[in-house]
Amino acid sequence: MNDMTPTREQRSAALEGMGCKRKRVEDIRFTQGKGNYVDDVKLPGMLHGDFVRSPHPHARVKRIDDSEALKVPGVLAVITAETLKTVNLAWMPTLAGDVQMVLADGKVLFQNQEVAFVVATDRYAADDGINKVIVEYEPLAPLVDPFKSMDKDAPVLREDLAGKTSGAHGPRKHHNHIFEWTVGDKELTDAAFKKAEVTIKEMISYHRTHPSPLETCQCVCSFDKIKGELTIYGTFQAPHVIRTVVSLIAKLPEQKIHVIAPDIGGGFGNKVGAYPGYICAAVASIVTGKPVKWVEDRIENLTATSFARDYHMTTEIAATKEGKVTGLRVHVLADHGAFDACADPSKWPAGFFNIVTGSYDFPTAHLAVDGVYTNKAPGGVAYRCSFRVTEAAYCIERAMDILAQKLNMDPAELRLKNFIKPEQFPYHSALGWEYDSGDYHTAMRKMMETTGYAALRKEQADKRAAFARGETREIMGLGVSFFTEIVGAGPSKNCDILGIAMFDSCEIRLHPTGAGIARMGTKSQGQGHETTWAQIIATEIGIPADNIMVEEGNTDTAPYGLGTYGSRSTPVAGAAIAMAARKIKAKAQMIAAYRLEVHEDDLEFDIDGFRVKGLPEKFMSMKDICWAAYNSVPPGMEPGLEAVSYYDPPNMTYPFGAYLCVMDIDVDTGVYNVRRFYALDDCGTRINPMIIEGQVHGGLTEAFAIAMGQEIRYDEVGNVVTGSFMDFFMPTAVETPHWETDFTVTPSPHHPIGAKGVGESPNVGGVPAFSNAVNDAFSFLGSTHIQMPHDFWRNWKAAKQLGAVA
Ligand code: PCD
Repeated sequence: MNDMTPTREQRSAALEGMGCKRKRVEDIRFTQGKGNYVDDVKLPGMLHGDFVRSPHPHARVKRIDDSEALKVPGVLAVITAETLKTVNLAWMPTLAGDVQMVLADGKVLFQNQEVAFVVATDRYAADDGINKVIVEYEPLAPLVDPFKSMDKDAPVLREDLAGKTSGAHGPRKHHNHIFEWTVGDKELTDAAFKKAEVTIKEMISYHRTHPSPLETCQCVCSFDKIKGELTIYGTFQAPHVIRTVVSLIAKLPEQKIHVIAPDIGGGFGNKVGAYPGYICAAVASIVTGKPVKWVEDRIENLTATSFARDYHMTTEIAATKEGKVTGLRVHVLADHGAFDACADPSKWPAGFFNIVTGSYDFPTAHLAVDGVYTNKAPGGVAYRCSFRVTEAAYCIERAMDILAQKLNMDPAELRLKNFIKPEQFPYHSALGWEYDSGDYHTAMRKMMETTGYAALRKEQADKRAAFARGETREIMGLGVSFFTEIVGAGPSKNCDILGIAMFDSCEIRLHPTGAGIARMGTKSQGQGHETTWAQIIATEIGIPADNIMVEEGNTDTAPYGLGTYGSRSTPVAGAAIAMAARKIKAKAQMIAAYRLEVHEDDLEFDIDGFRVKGLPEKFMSMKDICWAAYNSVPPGMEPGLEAVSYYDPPNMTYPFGAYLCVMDIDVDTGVYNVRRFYALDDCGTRINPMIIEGQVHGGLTEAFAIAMGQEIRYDEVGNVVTGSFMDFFMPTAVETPHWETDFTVTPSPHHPIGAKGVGESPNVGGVPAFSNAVNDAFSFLGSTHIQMPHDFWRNWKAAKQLGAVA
């Protein structure tokens, strides 16, 4: 040892392992415009497909005439449901156990539904062709309001389901009913309400919105007739599942399908499901023998692929006078649009909405969800939330505020009083979950101290008094939100997609020079997996993160995994990565023992290699072990250093957080100003604090968008009126508030590195924080609940209705 010998700190820092704010390696290409997205894929002879879409929300399709379209120079084919029927693909199964038209078959059920697919030599010719396809419609009465969907005289939307009294999730009560899902103890809950000293009841709506990633959904399908192989480049959050689904529905052998998800420009749940565009491009490629590209435009993305939310939640809480909650009762009317194409694990028709008891110790609860059809686009995706968790968090967090208002208690105090206590973990919730770990009181108190919560309440009281005296026209709201997420779907005992258990995977292969490649079943869409996954491996096996190349998204090379959504990558694939690394480490230890001529048990792992216990100078670095793995392994051992792990998590992980939004609203204009936003997140062990911060910033920005304006709205005859970024609120840096982030660390007890997911948390916690701030601002004028989104106009309207504006 001499002055040049690196210290333990230096050796550890050189790895850039877990806990390091390692710079995102993918940004080298992204910031230089060198990403490779689906639209960058250009294959020789590639054709372009585009859709004829329905202007009507509900109509019979009487006739499709493509003769003029086929005369347009460059147009090669027009595919309709009739064409698809010849290959049995006019309809496709949905993830939720329903079926969905690929192209209009006799009827259209929502505006902009796909009617015909025009294939041409370029996009312009395809568009010209679309304008020449003549479709004769017979308009039918549209059904827009979900509350009217089960009226006696409601129009029959799904004629294909005529006479079917039950669906994938049990009995149907009406021709527009999809399922009823109930959880919890009804009798006990009803009894709690009978005995209750205080109750609240409110219909809380979470409006329809859309994930709207900057890159829309797209694919290039290329069928090789000679080899009988189909290659699909696509914006897929779950490439392996797409391969299996294509194999099953197109009856192609799975090994002859190559699915490649290149760089993805944001997913947010929009890119989990399968869309008509994928099927049509594949069929078009098989028919023409040429590669076919399909790229959605913005209007198509917003109006036809995968909406989110649209939950109408009648919420009741029973409590004592002192504010101890004794029961929760929720009924959800879920508007699923024309087909039930929700992207949830198969057994969960309302996703994980039964996390609706939130962070509170409810002795009993009961939940019923009714799913209904309307003339709207299908979808129901988890837009930055783990399958309906954001709806659940919004529901309970709004309801707790309403209860606090009724009890005349501070909303933060009411929460502290009802939190699940640290010693109650693992905690069994009344609606069936087992929360792995949590320390809610510490997080909440840290939030209150850091923000100066008590002083802010005092300021609010002063402002209200000044408002009453006519000295100001500004009102102030404090939006408290405390959420518990449930991420990491999931344990095979209760989570599957079309029968495939929701495990995830990692394969690590180390090369002789102490470098390697790692592949996972997940797929980054911007989250930074290439950076963070290497960090886990670096800490686990002592090879610098820079020496590990991470590759995802190619089904030919990556081990089978269920993909990236529901913040499942860290809880599931993250665990698989650690487990695969540990297998490598175990073999490395045997090699080191052989080379150092000691027994394996005499070795201890020390940052970047193995050391003989008690003989610190006898050390073999992981780099040297890699070399040895390829030339001098112990007799009888196979050479090489690689491992695969398929990880089936024993439980979900339950990240949580305490948020506060401080907002001022001018009653005369409805204009709000988010003065301060504080977000404390606890995601257990933190892999990359910088990436976590970025995730929180992004998620909060989306929460801000949703709560304050973003909405897919239909008029009363079924037209989408927010179908472009002119009307659909997409905040830029100009509108976006400043974010203050903070954290506590409560590791997951069952995850190999103690990590929980974080990507979705800020959306789940953020939406109620904004909405509670608006509602808190108006509450002293006598309102209990104002529906989202809280744009300027609605704020002004609320002020007017409450008598604050003449
Ligand atoms: N992390 C760390 N640590 C911890 C956790 C986590 O570091 N503890 C990090 C990781 O590694 C990554 C991230 O962070 O990188 C995230 O993670 P997570 O939470 O696990 O998640 P993931 O699975 O990976 O992802 C997913 C998510 C989601 S779900 C969403 S929506 C969104 C988020 O993610 N998306 C996106 N974020 C994001 N970002 C971006 N950039 N982009 C995008 O797209 Mo869904 O369900 O799908 O709706």
